[in-house]
Amino acid sequence: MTALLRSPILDLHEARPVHIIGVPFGAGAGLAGCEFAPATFRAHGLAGRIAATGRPVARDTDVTFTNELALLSASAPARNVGAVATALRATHKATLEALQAGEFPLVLGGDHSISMGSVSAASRYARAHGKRVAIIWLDAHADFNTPETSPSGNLHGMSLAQLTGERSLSNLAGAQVFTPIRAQDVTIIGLRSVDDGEERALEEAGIHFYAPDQVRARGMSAVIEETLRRHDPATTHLHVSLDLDVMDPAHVPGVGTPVENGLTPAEILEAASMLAASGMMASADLVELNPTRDRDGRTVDIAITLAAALLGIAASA
Ligand SMILES: [Mn+2]
Repeated sequence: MTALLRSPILDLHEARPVHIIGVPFGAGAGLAGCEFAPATFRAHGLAGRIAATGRPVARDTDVTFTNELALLSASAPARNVGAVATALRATHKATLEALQAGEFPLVLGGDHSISMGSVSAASRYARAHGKRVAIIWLDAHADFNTPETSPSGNLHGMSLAQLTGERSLSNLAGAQVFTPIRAQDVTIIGLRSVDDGEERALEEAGIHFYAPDQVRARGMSAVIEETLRRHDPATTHLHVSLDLDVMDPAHVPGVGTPVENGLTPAEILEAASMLAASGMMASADLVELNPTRDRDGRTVDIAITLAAALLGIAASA
């Protein structure tokens, strides 16, 4: 048995209060709808579900930003770049303030472009405290396009590239937002949709990734253990970014960019629970819920169970 499996379960009453940060923003995606996700999580009782377990919920608020329509642009290479920059700045600020207040930021997208704000805030906070951010990106997609390689121009497909060095958005977003993150500190799990330009860039950058077939062959627990072993618990601020499309659309229809052959909710639940038990996770995102695509609320229900698991709350709680 490894040290990871012997890690004590979080004492929920003693754990840092959760700050739920809703980001009602969908202009980084190709399809409208993610902007309704925070309200949907709220309507389905996310905060109450967490608080009922004894883990304190400090706040449940949405970030506010002016969705400046004048900055929306329909065409490639970077659609709606001004609006995305505005949203990610607001997300960055809210996430940083939560961390500085001793809270655990649980950032609810919104589409995956908003993670440029949350992850960069985690990185900035970690650096100020002598730590370094490691990212686990649970996603069907690499989100490693640039405006030059992206077939769609959708910025939710460029966020990881921006965070690890591409940074063509930095002038718009404010340079301090993009605190550098080392590509070798990033692991993508569930990856199965990679654009032509992304594949080479991923390998050149040295990002670790696991396709669903690799996860199934080895077991999720082995993949998570291997990933965590790459990081020193004493100096790592682990940020988990969970894109719901990491799962198969048969289970999770309420996403904007579904990809077949995904992982199961049980596999992602196992990953989330192990990551919570690692003691290294200090912030997380849950993104790409598109309520307009959901059927009978099944996606939001699974998403709420996963959010709880990321906070160390067992599925039966
Ligand atoms: Mn994504």
